[in-house]
Amino acid sequence: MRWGSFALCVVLAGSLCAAQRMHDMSGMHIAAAALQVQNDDSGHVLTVRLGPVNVPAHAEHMAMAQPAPAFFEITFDGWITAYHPTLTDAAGNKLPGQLLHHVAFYNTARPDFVCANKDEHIFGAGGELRDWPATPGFGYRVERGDRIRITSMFHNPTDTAYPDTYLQVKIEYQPAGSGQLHSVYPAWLDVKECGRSDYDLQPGRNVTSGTNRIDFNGVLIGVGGHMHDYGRELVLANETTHQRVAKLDATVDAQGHLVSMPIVLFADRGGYHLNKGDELKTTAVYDNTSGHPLPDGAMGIVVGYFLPDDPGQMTALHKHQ
Ligand SMILES: [Cu+2]
Repeated sequence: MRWGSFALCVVLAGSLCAAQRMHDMSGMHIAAAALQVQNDDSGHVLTVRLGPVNVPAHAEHMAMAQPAPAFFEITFDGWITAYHPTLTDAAGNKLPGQLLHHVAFYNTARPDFVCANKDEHIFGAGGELRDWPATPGFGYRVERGDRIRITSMFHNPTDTAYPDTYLQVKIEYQPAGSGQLHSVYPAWLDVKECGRSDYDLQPGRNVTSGTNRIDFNGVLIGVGGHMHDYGRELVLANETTHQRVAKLDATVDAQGHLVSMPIVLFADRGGYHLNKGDELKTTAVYDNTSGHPLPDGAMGIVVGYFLPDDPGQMTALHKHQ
């Protein structure tokens, strides 16, 4: 194993590694957190570890200092095949996933193929710490030097303070030259279309829809979903062909907290075919039983892997920085 380990301190207001706190434009507290990257060359696992993050007891996400965006560089040509997120303390002991509000990875070298105004969003998880297992034969193509941005937010609904919380994501990959994979691209089909994903929930039932156009011919290999607490279901429909693509029923506990979202695979039919120009409508249904409005409390996103008919069109989107 080669330890290509380095600690990248987030440059914040001109100061490196200062345990400082400040407000950014949106009023969010920002804290400096370090990112460590370790590449297991022979096992083909890149591990990124962000922290420590001080997570006080009973902390709403707006009330605690959040890690600033952090960056790392891809050190190989190949395909990312799987992501395994965990939360740990400094000693490596597992911590409850509910401390994580969300984490997102973006490839700054590529625009999102659905929303060109955004960087390609290649991985995300919330408090359920959903694993992104490998789909045999498929991967997300990366090039050496691609710069990945990590945004994350923590919170703490529990009675226990966790002063040294680390977010660790193990990224499995297959180097180029050791067999060819089909290159798939993440499709984020958001009820807020290409805008900010968060939206407000009113008490009771909330139904929100948005439409995204697909500009490439290809197939969806499968879809999962992202919702927050009080989520009930996500429905993806092809408005152009008047077909329902998938319905994803959320599993919630007795208090309405989100436990999991299902994954629907279209492998048995060779993928769900989409034509260039198809309009895909995503509808999110929430039942907010908290009794009060929840500002920015919701997201409704169907997340799929898209396999283009013509891989060259998608490769051409890569920005050679
Ligand atoms: Cu979210």
